[in-house]
Amino acid sequence: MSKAKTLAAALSSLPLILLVAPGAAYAQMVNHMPHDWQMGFQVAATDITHETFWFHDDVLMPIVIAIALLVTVLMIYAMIRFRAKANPVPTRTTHNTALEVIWTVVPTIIVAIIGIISVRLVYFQDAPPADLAAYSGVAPEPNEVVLKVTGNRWFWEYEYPEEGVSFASILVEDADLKPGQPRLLTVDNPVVIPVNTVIRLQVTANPQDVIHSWTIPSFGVKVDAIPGRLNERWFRVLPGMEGRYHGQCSELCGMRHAFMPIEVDVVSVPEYKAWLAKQKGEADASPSPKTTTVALNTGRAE
Ligand SMILES: [Cu+2]
Repeated sequence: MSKAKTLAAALSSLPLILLVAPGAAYAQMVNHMPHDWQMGFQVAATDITHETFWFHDDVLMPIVIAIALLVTVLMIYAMIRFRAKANPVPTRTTHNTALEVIWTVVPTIIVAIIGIISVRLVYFQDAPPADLAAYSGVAPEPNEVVLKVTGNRWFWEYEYPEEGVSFASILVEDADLKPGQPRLLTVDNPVVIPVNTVIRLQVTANPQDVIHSWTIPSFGVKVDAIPGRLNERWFRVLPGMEGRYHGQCSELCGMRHAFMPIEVDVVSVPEYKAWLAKQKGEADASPSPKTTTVALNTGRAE
């Protein structure tokens, strides 16, 4: 084997090694991102995205395409069949009961179908159903995780209220990016959550702040962070969908709106527990983590 071939073989096995490497180095995990020339949505990682993408792809799109085709064909037919030259004496017909019933009833049925599925989805996004296992065939882990997200100008703060862990998550500036880290989507401290676990999301904003919106497209979660309000959502990342996910603040919130990305690392339950233990250790070592946050806050607000 030539040197070049050996090198190529070594390189081609590299991604595999990185995937299998036990999750100590998070920078090496699968990066779930849109790729160049991609059509459609980002990868579906949760029960919610599976349901919503099915609604869009298999219900809404066929209905929209069928209606567009029907209208186009009808228009072309009318333009040819009833043009002045072919039809010199126009009919004086003004009513056709059967036709009018059809064009009232059929759209009503279509809207009702769309409406029922939409409302069902809104409730599904609101709280996890008791029979969650029935949706994907996989029962979630018994222990849920509460994650509180606070929007600040212009960074996110995360808190695990049941664990006493909290930290700020701040954009990595262009000059500090490491190879492979996407620009404007990379933060210093990504949120870490366990896979196949119901995450109870509580989203709010700093009381002296403005409205932000916490969004991860692959999770089907977009929820406003409003000062003085606690908006609740949930999601469960399906087994096999571990990796890093990206999102951005989705409510125009001011000067650095574009510079407060969201990064979520989905890891196995043992890896999550290990990460949590490490965070708790660090919190004990530095007695006032809140001071850091406040200092960062004033620094960013100028
Ligand atoms: Cu914002």
